[in-house]
Amino acid sequence: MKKILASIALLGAVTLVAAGCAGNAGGGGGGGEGDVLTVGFAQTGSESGWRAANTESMKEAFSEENGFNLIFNAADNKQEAQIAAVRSFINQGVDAIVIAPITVDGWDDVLKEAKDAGIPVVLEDRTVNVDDDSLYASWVGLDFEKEGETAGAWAKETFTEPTNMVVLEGTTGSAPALDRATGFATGSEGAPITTLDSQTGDFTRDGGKKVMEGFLQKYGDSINLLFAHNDDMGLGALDAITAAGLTPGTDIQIVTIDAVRDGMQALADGQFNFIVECNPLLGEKVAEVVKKVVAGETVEKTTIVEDQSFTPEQAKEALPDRKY
Ligand code: GZL
Repeated sequence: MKKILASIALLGAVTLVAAGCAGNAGGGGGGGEGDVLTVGFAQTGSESGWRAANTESMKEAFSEENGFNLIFNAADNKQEAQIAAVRSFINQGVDAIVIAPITVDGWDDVLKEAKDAGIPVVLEDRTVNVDDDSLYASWVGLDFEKEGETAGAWAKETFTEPTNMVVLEGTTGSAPALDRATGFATGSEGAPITTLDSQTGDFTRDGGKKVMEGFLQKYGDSINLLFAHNDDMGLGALDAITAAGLTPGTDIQIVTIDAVRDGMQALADGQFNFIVECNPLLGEKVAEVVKKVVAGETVEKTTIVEDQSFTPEQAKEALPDRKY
């Protein structure tokens, strides 16, 4: 992108103003073929195995050899830090901004600032609730509600007798936490499942362990089922369950979402009972969309990447070839 600006500058300032590139290092100028695109990526943080795989996929796709100069920021799961990172990308005049928005609300102002600066925004992984969806060019993500529904349908099929469930929710206000809860309720509708408690473990192993310890102190062995919004909180809960002298996968059946390697291993070992995948390998698709958007081509507003689900047997078969 910088190369294009240099050549336009040779044609005189009037071109710069006409191209709307005046005053920034590349926002909105539209990258020509073969130009290096400077992209700011505001990642949520490093809260889970899923996040690590997603970050790796994004860094691989937004590499120098693929024509990118990536400015990466991980916001430690704090939205205010993530918004500050986006503002910094705007001030640097990047060619495009990618965001994995920690929570759905609170994005209107900073996305408007990006739009006013002529810098396109692409969402990856999670999405946002905004009044005007022209504030982002495209979202490459997953169908979180369907993931929850698949988990709920498994629970309905598995539990035909009265069942007590506890839930480890994802990050409060995040699209996956909101939509997985909605989907699970739909998928399990009519099942004899009572939710004893539901609290956030913030998608982390430590959060899952701590909240499960509290559930076990309160409800003890009356818990039959744990629904964890991601593998990592389920993995953290395993420690609490075994410390309480109970057997995970038997005394307490566990259904989770993600299908990262450690979760799949717990499933293959019988500590988990069912996992719904949430594919983190979005980088290639996001990079393709960013290039098209900067070049001024039309793109799909939403791209949903397919997921699958696994039983213990299927996990044993899939593990050797798992990419994450
Ligand atoms: C889902 C992603 C969630 C994962 C968690 O797409 O946003 O965040 O399910 C991760 O593991 O922390």
